[in-house]
Amino acid sequence: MRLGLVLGDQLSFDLASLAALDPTQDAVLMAEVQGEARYVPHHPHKIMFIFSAMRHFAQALRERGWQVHYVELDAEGNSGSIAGELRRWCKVLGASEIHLTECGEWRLEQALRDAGLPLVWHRDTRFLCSREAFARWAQGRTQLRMEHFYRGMRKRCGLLLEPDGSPAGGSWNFDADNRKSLPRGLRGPIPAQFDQDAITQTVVDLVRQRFNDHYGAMDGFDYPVTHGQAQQLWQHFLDFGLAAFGDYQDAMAEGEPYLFHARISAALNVGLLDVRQLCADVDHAWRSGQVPLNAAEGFIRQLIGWREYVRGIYWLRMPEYAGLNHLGNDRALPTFYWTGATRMRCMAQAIGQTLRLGYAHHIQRLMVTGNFALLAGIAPDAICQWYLAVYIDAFDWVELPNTLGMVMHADGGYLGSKPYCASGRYIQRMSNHCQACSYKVGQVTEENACPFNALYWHFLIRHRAQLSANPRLRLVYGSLDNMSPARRQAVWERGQELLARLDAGEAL
Ligand code: FAD
Ligand code: DLZ
Ligand code: SF4
Repeated sequence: MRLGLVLGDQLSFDLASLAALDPTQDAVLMAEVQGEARYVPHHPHKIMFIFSAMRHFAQALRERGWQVHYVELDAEGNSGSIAGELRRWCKVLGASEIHLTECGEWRLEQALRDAGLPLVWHRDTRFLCSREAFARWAQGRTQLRMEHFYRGMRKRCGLLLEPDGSPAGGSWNFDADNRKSLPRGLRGPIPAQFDQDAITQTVVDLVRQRFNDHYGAMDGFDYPVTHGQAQQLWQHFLDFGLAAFGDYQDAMAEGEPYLFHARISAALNVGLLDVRQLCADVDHAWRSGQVPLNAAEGFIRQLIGWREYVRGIYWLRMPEYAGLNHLGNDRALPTFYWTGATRMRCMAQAIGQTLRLGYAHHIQRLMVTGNFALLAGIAPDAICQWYLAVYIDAFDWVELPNTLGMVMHADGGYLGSKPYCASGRYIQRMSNHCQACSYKVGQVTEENACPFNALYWHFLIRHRAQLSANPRLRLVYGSLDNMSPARRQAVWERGQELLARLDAGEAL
């Protein structure tokens, strides 16, 4: 007989390795193992989500006639690693071949390739662009740009196109229409909620007992764990979120963790949702007049553009990509990333909701916690570990390029053309946090001046050699050069003081 492996982020009925097997003769192995649960201190909700979704998926496979060997975390004989469990079960069952689908993470794929097991690999067809197709696209290009990749994907997938193949609305990208700040009083829809059944309750208790040393809330787990529930979450977004997604994609607001975002990333990344169906539904919502084009295009761009693009870069450049540090950063991650205890209101809100929910939306990750890490010169591997640990949707293939490349510019501009550095003014424009903050966003050098401001100029000054030739930064370097020498010196000194306080372990 043959054994099929299903990992915690491979919970799809049409998984390539399952399609290659015969349920009447072959068996499936799924295993909860310490190695996967502890390689970073995952948020408790992430472990609850993965384990509960795995247990539900095993049940669903059995109902479809599969013989599933499911190893619970505390099961006797659990070796603690995926390779160990494959070895053990191969022996027990006398399996001649192990069928498996490409892993999401290089770390695990390498460990399995090195394990000396009789592996038969299958391509992960849940993605629209295979590793090989991306490598072919990238070959010979001196610069990779998401926009070029995205246009090709739109054409290939036939999404949001006019009958003659031109882009709907005459433009490929409506990014400029995705940056409205939230009008006072406008709130996001009431979030969808999910009850905990007996399986989830058992898993929640297990995580409480076994992972109480991890950061993040133990209570309040509220996420879909089956395909049916994930579909409910998606329908909720189609009904109540998508129409406003385009306009307020970049907005942030006090006490509004989700706003008009879909909250589907974790369900999608583990296979509870299917990207082809999501895109078809959004295309249909636009064609039938339910949502405006800037919403449909903005959303589809994230799915077939950014999501596939970062995965392509990850597999093209790993493992050396993980070690890049173009700006030479080495500062330790401030402790307040793990506690949320900082006077910076925007940071406290983003980190607070992250610890509570395992969720922050893209602009919070990019322009608040990410921007601060970039300006403060945090070591890339430290901030990458943080993002990988604290978000319920975090897997190395998507987290690493976003953090190391997009946020930290540690790949020297391979993934994106410029660092997304910004002063407090950006956060003020896109949120209402500054009104509730004890720092003054309009000040730069004073005692209570917003830390983002001086750190922004300090960042530009200290990295002038690496960044000033970038055409997209010409204007900001022009502003820096127009400052009087005395002003520049004062800004530099305030930046030095803030960094020294971080080095001394102060929270800011
Ligand atoms: P929405 O805003 O509703 O977007 C819809 C979907 O588009 C998302 O569910 C996601 O699948 C996709 N998407 C949007 N932006 C990106 C992007 N930049 N890269 C890849 N997919 C994208 N996303 C993850 O899934 N896992 C991660 O570990 C992760 N780490 C990130 C780290 C940093 C520093 C940054 C800046 C972004 C990261 N993202 C990650 C991308 C993005 O922030 C999340 O996908 C998004 O916030 C998830 O919330 P949502 O489902 O409500 O997304
Ligand atoms: C994230 C995660 C966790 C917490 N636990 C498990 C597990 O016990 N068993 C499993 O098969 N997968 C788990 N996962 C998901 C894996 O880490 C994920 O499949 C790989 O990192 C992707 O290559
Ligand atoms: Fe954040 Fe600065 Fe605004 Fe405070 S003033 S919320 S620190 S941007």
